Amino acid sequence: MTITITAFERSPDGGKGLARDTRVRWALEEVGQPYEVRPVSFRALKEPAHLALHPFGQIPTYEEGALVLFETGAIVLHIAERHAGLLPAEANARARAVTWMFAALSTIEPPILELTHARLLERDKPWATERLPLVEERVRARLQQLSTRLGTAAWLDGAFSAGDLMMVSVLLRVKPSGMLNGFPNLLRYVESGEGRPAYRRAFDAQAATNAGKPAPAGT
Ligand code: GTB
Repeated sequence: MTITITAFERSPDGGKGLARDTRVRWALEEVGQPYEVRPVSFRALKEPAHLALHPFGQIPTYEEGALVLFETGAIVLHIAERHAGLLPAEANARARAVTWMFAALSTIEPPILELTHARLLERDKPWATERLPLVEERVRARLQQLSTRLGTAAWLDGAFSAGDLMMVSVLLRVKPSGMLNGFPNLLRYVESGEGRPAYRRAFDAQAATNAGKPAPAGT
């Protein structure tokens, strides 16, 4: 059955892979599932046709036959549950991998998003210079905890899993700020994720969408 996802027609990052369709593409590439992409303009995101797929008018969405999903956590979990390669077979290890997905989305990503908002959207506010260090400190504290847990391990819990895919995706958003440089093991972890062939294919495909080109040959 054909899988179709939506992505920004023109991503504000110019195709640097920071929009959330990249993590869905990455999951599909890891499990070897081909997919199609429907680019959506910012205007079309808020129109009825797209709102019928995504109640919040965002990308990405995921369509597979009659199934329509939104929220990258749900989409990546669906892909990982249906296809081998992203979740361990053993039940407890599988539950721990899912735990890391939730940790990425509900513990690590929120302060990183706050930081992005503070730097990009709130910098002209009169209170911005006072607030920014507080927000930065919240991110640093989470990075420190994650760094301590990761230690010298390659991945968060044994073999690479959907938990790592989600955590690396979330950390990539903070990488351009330089904050990861204070945590060499996290930097190494993120770079290992970026070095995976499936990530490279996903990155190249999202860049192609952004450039208005067909996806490069791959999965
Ligand atoms: N919780 C949802 C999920 O995980 O699926 C969040 C989805 C979401 O935030 N989608 C964003 C969107 O559609 C795109 S990814 N925004 C349009 C809108 O809300 O109107 C967020 C994003 C956007 C741009 C960059 N960038 O340019 O660097 C990075 C990330």
